[in-house]
Amino acid sequence: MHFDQKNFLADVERVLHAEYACDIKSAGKYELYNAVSRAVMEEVFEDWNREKTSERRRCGYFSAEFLMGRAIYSNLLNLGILDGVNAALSSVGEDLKQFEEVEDAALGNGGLGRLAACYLESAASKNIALDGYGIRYRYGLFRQTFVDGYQHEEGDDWLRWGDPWSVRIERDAVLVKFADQTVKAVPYDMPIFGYKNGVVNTLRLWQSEPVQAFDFASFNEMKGEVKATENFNATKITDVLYPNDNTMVGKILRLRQQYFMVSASLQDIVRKFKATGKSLKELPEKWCFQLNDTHPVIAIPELLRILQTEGLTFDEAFEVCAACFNFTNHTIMAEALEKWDALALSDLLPGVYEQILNCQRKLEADGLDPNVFYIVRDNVIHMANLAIFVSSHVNGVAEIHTNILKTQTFRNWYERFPEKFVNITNGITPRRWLLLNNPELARVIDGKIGTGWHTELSELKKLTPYLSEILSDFKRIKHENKEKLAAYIRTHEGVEVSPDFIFDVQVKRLHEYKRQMLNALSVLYFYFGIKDGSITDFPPTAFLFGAKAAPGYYMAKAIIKFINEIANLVNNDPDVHDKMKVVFMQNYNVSYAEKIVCAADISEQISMAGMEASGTGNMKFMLNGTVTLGTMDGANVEICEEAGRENNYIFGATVEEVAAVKKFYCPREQVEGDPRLKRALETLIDGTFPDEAGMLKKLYESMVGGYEPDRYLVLYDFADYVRVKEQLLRDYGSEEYFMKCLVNLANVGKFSADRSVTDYAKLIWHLA
Ligand code: 26Q
Repeated sequence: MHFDQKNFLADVERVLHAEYACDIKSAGKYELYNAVSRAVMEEVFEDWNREKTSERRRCGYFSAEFLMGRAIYSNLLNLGILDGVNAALSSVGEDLKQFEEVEDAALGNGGLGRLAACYLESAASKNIALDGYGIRYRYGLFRQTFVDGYQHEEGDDWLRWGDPWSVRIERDAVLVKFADQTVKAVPYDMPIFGYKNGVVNTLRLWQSEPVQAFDFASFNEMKGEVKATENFNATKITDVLYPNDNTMVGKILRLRQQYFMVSASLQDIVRKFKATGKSLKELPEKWCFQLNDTHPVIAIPELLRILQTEGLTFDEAFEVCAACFNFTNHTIMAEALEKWDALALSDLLPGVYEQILNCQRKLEADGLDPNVFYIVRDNVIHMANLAIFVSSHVNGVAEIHTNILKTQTFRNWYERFPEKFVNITNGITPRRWLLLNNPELARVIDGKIGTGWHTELSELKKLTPYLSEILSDFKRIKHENKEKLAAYIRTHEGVEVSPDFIFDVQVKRLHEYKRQMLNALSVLYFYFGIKDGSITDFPPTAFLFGAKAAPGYYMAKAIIKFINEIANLVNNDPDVHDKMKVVFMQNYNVSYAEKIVCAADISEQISMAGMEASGTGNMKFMLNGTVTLGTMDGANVEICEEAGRENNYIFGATVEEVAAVKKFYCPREQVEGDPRLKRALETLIDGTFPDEAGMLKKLYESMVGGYEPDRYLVLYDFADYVRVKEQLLRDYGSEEYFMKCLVNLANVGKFSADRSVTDYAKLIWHLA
């Protein structure tokens, strides 16, 4: 994008005059943020419009979540005007940094939502015609604070700073009909800028609104039949993001959200396709759709329904759907595989339910054994099965995960339809996760191998001969990043952390399978070891946690309380103050992650093998030159393949061992056999910590009592974890340690989302 400082400032002034009746001198942060953003938006119309009106084949990425993070810096970077805008603002005494107060767009929970955001950015950067379709939640993922160590949730008012990066497209509004209400769906389009290539794709987010009197004229199909009372709850549908991650809640409002978003998207796409004059049977030549887990799978019966109202037979419509839809699975957790009560769904969406039954009938007519293959059974609708039956491709998100899908989760389906199943290992965008968050390191790399790696990450391999040459720069930059993070933690958490400590980091959603407990118990083990003198020469380490627990997930909240109590104990004990610090950072989000991943010395990826489909945080740390302390799970396996197992710190039971151990596993024996573990675990019940609510006691019971104690083998893997962790802490700071970091950096190429979306485009979307 062409950039002229003077013109730009004039543009900003003009927006300020028109929108806020002020000038740069008198503008506040809010006004300046909006004016700067809008001044940029004025410039991109042509590029955006070219893509919007182009006739080329496109893929619609249907997702209930897009965890976009902060837009302004990433947009300016991709447009190639980050330094220019920075200089322009400096010339009038303003600072781009002030916009760090702008709220993240947290319209997602965790990995699945952030993956969608990375893929949109990478697709634009690779000139792949991918558009996102989702929901414009009024409130995104809750804001987290800790009070007395307990998690508190507050509404996330992400629009407080305005939404200058979106455009409301009233002319594309459609009606979405439920059995009990009809609502208006209005799209807000966000431009997705490719990296310095002039490509602008679109993220279209739908907002629900009541049908207003003046809408009656424009929606001719209504014929005045919409009653005012039906509109009462219209805005409720897109009010708030459900804060569950890897767990299903069977709330009808969530079904309403899902249907709302896919019905609006498909109506919009079908309407525009019809305007070209082609037969809807040809829809698959122009469009395909990627279903981001089961959440948007109701798109399948909805498109079947729409196509039949347009005159296609069921068989014709099915053929179109089979050619259009593809399905990604992100989790093998049984409790996350969506199922809906057939009665509830047929009450809300009778026309859609009819199509689901038609699919079940077709499945039987095709000769599939209904005891093995079913979409509806015992009045339950299995959304994943519906997706697999209709889609032409089903993919897992890492090699090990796809193999588990094939041999366990969807084994029968794989044996009957092997050609449908493919693996596409996840990736992350190197623009946000290195260029933007770690510019100093990026500059050092540029100096050695040029800038090709910005869009072809495997070029980082070219660094291999220079690793020792950049080692001292790497160390210096890592230390500076740690200083910055320590300053941020001082301000936001009120804890003093020395940048000379080792930064051992675990940031991700709070879930039992991710085993924050394992980390917590090891911290207590080190603490007691230092106290009783059994551990000497412990290298000073800061144990940093960041995680949100779903508000209804009791055990996850108990783990947060436990870690906060550990932090309280450790940080207030003068005996260990020069050895250990524990911090649970509040409100971990995309912007916090940007500061963390460039400052970490250890990346904790310690899920029980077989549970973490892929993980993408692991890739972000690797990209910033951090060794992984992890299990053979998800993409950790491929990280070891790429960078060498000897350059990471791997421990714990493998998938095969997990299966074998679970047959005879007795957690109590583990505890009794290891006094160090016992000492750490019993702090949950021996009065070390206050526990008025009995939360820690329940946590203790989940480990050694009840129906399936220690479901995720925390106690089983403890000894091996501590052994490898101690080795890592000993290695830290040596030449070999830093070389391991750099070998990881040089071999991270595979984990670029550019590679992932290119694979999707070739293998599934037939776009590139
Ligand atoms: C389902 C029904 C009702 C309410 C909520 C949900 C729900 C919401 C979110 C179910 C699952 C999720 C999120 C899953 C998720 O984030 N999975 C992660 O996906 C990443 C990207 O592929 C992987 O890297 C992670 O390993 C995986 O855990």
